[in-house]
Amino acid sequence: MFQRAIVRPPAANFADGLTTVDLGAPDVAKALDQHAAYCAALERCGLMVTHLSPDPRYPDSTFVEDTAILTRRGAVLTRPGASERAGEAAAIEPALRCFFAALPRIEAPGTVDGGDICEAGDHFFLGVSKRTNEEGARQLARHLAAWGYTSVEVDVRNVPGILHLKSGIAAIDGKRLVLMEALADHPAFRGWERVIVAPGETYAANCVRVNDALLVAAGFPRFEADARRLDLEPIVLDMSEFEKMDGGLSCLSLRF
Ligand code: CIR
Repeated sequence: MFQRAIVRPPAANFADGLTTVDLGAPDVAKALDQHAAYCAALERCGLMVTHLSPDPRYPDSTFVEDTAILTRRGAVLTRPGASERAGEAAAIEPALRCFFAALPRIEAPGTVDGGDICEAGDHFFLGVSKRTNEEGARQLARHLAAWGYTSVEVDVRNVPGILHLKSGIAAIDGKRLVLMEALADHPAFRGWERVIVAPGETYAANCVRVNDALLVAAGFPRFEADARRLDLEPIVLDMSEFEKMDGGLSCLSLRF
């Protein structure tokens, strides 16, 4: 069960952030409305939400998930893989220190973006991507192992259309995964119960289990129908402005 979340609304210069998709510039006013609806959804799931101030030094800083890995047994400050976002870990550190006394960090030359790290029960999938390198994944694996978690690397550098591992997978719990088609047969996921996202609905794979609910992105009817069969309350959220900046539902909060 999660009890808290940390969020940061997009700043006025949100459109200056990084993106690989060609969906046009985000409308910041609309993004703020979508962010407010997202926060309301987290509260509806019972979470106490800490709202940080927008930080225009980092146009991508609304994607707080990338700055830390939070588990029930400990937390790690990441070292984001994009140089433009490197300062975001230090920017979020004071907020994390309110909740986590010990906060080890990923050290150079390691890089980790939280979007590559998928917790599934006591097991973690560690995406190796353009943002998270093998050294970063290895450092994180050592922290996780010290806390009794197992982990496996999943190399997504050659999987087209995804920035991070969690752009293409989500864990429902310690047994069930949501997977984009391109990752469905990856050996790391053998033995897991799998919900495969339909072709054309890959963006929907970035859903988020929050207690008894599943946050799902609006506009993906086939996945929404599958989500309704998972014994969880689906909460459908419009994510159009964040999708334009390569962001999904998981990226917008740190949950613990
Ligand atoms: C970036 O390129 O870093 C941001 N525009 C999007 C980050 C999305 N974060 C995530 O998936 N965890």
